[in-house]
Amino acid sequence: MALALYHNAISTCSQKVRLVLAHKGIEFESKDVDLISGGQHDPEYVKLNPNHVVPTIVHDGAVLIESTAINEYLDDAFPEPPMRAADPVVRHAGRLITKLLDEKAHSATGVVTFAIGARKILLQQPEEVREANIAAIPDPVYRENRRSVIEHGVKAPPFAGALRKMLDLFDVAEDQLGRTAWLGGEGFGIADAAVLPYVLRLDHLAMTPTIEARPKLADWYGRVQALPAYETAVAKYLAPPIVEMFRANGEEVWADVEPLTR
Ligand SMILES: N[C@@H](CCC(=O)N[C@@H](CS)C(=O)NCC(=O)O)C(=O)O
Repeated sequence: MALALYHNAISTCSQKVRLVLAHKGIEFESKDVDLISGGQHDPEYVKLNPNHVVPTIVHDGAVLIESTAINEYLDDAFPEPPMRAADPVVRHAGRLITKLLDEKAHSATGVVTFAIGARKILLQQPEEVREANIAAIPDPVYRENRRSVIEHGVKAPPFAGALRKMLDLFDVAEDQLGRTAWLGGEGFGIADAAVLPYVLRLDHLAMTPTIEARPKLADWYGRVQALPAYETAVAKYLAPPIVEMFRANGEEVWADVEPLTR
């Protein structure tokens, strides 16, 4: 039962899959993909993941991409403990959350992260390296958004809408947590694993007030961080200098960002 995970320490989609692997106690061979130097565009990696993104898993020879589909696969292939609610209505609610994430909030997070967290470090790269990595992004909208936020930061045209999409996800989660203890139902599940990285990301980017403004989400965030899987799958991979850089960059632009969070 060999399982290899191609991932990146702080990528949200990688955290999401690692949380499920850790919660289920699944061992894996770790293959780090450096997203800053462009490892996602390496032709050998692109043979596995034609979308030039992490994560990818290779399980017993099967190549699996797309973090939500990977997590559903893991829940099917390794059923214990189950990470989707037994109650069909609650399972549907969890599915709506992962759908919202995949269709809207995830790409929005890329915009927000690159506008604030990763921008300065990318501006320090030689222009031809930075431009080659941008040009290699296959999706034209992602490509243009990336270029725009690296150039203009939080003043880039796509920034405000992207932040709003993330906050819409927070609102949906807050609402669901009024009905069930976890987004996945009675216990920590796929929907919880999916949302945690995005809440963590805004926290790291010094947008903690957006979490505090939603009391059920704030309480849930604390409960997820107390789980053993959080330590194994997320905390262990967080490099303090990167977290500090994200937070400092976030604090620097908070005055411009705060009005957009209301
Ligand atoms: N829908 C994909 C999205 C994957 C994705 O966007 N991964 C990001 C990291 S979270 C990535 O590899 N980005 C590289 C880049 O944008 O250059 C999934 O859920 O797996």
